[in-house]
Amino acid sequence: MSKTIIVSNRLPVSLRLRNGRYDFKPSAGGLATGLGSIYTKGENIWIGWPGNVVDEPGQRAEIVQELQQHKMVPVFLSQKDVEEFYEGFSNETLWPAFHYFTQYIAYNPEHWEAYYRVNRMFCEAILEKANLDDTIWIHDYQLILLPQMLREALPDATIGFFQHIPFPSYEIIRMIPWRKELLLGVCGADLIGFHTYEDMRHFLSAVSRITGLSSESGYIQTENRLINVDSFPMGIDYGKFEKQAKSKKTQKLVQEYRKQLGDHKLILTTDRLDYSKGIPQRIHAFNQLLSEHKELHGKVSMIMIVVPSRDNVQSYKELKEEIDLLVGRINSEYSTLNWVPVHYFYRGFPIEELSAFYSMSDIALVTPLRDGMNLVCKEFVASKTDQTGVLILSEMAGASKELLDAILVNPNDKQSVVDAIYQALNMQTDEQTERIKAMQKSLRKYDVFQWVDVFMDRLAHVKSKQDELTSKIVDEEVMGEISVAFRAAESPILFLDYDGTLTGFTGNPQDAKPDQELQDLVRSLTKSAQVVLISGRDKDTLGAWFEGFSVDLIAEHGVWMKKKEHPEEWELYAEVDDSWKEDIRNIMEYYVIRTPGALIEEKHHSLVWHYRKVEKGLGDLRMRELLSHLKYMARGHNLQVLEGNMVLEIKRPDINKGRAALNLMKGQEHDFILAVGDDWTDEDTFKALPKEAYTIRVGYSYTQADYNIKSFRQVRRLLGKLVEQDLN
Ligand code: GDG
Repeated sequence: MSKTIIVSNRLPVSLRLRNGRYDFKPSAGGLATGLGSIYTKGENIWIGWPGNVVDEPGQRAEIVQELQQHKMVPVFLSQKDVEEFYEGFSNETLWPAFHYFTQYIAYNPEHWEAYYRVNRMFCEAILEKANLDDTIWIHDYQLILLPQMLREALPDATIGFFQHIPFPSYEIIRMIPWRKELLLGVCGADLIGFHTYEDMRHFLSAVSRITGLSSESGYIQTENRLINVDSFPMGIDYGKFEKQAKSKKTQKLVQEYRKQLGDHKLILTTDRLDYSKGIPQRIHAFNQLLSEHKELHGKVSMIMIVVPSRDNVQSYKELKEEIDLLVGRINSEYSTLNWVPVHYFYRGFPIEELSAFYSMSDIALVTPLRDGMNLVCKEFVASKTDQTGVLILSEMAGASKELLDAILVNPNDKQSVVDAIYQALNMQTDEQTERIKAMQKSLRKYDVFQWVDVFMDRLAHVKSKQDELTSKIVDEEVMGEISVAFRAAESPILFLDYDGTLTGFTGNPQDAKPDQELQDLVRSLTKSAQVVLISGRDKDTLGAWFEGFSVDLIAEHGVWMKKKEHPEEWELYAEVDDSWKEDIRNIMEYYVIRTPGALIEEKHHSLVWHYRKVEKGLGDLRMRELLSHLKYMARGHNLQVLEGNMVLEIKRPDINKGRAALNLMKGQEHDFILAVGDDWTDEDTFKALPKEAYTIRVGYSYTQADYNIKSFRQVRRLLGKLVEQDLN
């Protein structure tokens, strides 16, 4: 039976050494609770680092045993691993880069090596437990290389990856020297999830620019797999926070705290110590509020919880000192005997107390400069069981895409934060309730359990989609079957597209002329079959490249045909009406002038706008603009606009490869038909041919063809097999 393995850098547990023995405390964090619905079931397990450096073998064995009872498997990290992989590459390279703090990025090759090494250690730990058909869900930026490492060892495993922190723009990713390895590493997964659409968009763009893998509608196409990239905004355990807020214990704490603090308004902030959280900026904004609004003195306080984190790293140490200084300054300036502006706690609180802070605060001020999602703001909303309170939320947190009823602010715009606090302090109860209710409704529905279910469902869906396509891949067996049928046939015919099918793509279309291997292959094929080269290419190029070959040629998607019996004679499929060309050419010219690298190719019956050499992204943008422009014009002229591989072609609709193929076969009898093509102009051929024909589409995409084949190299291998030649 297949099982599910959850993998994250940290196990959801903390270990404490007491009197020479470890004691275990399961984590009550949101992720641990959400994933609890998975790893606690059946044979499923969670693999990760328990959080302590344990070198002594006896202690390790003890930990392994203890964790086994909690369905967890530890990966032990040495002190060096922790320093170089965790604190180093993860937290000093990826963390600042992914949160747009480029000034803090460290480029340290030793840290990169450690990152690779530890990802490999995780891979080995997983392989000890995993079966070939298991589902593996990997979490977060510390383990980006792991999906591909696993893929190589378990080609059929179902692998999901979720990144909890933001994914930045290509402009940032390109700064990291190991960017390509990182992106190819994560592409070992079948499903890659982010919190927001923006993150996924950035990821897809980086993948396309850095690795060259193309994508469409959230699906990346590799040679042998489709990878889905999607957005899965993570929720909280809503019920738990609601219940906690209503509990007697929390209510009692609320009463106690309120008594001690007096009845003035409370603004709550709670974060881990991190420069991405915008803590100093927030204190500055509060300071400005107090200086602009003297009437608020003695009437409003900020409760600021900062949970210690990474404070042995220099930049975090400095941040802590800055916060200490700013809090000291504001309190010394404004405090009175019965009012303190900022109640500052540099420690974490147990959940009952945190819940009491959420419940009793009038405002939550959540203003990170960047945050993947941010769960604190969601927990605050869930804890407002009396449905009053105001959430002020940074636009830079993933949660802002969902919580539109918060007051959204740009945390870099100090005045907007000041104004938001002022607005929140003066918001009528009715409006507060309306906003909180709306947010609660959504958070209740999209909770962490639903998040887990949706991710797992999607992963299964991607896998079944892949299986559908895999079942059509031309493998050794199918190659064998086709070869046998070919050899048994008396009059076989082959329809072969050229670019992308018999040869790869080149920057300049004229550079793709047949190499020696291809020439030899086509010559051999012509000895035992009727070979038809059926291409979108112009007749002169095709004619010149295959001069002296005993082949039939169909050029320009079927406009021209030349039979091998009459090598001098190109036949025209239909009368040429060129009158439309001038108008269309003028439009295309306009897009060439605006787009360095673009060019126009003129064929007898069509005009083609090429953008293979245009800057990535700009080419797509211009192509879309041109497409909508041309579509409008095309209607008037009764023309057809076709999107090809880095080209846009406009032509008469009655001309296509399918019709041309049938036309060529008129009056002929064939007991074996094979058609191979790589783009959707070849789909016309696949559709038109009789159903006994073998039809094959190059690449891993949806097709009317019977089969998919990985690449033009594989096409050559297949054709080689037909004539008993071994091509690799
Ligand atoms: C990542 C991403 C993304 C805070 N103070 C106390 C306390 N907390 C708990 C909160 C909350 C958690 O810590 C913080 O959650 P965040 O979402 O803000 O951030 P991370 O978990 O560090 O990090 C983030 C998240 O992953 C999930 O994908 O949202 O963007 O950076 O749950 O309750 N808990 C207790 N006492 C405290 O004083 N007990």
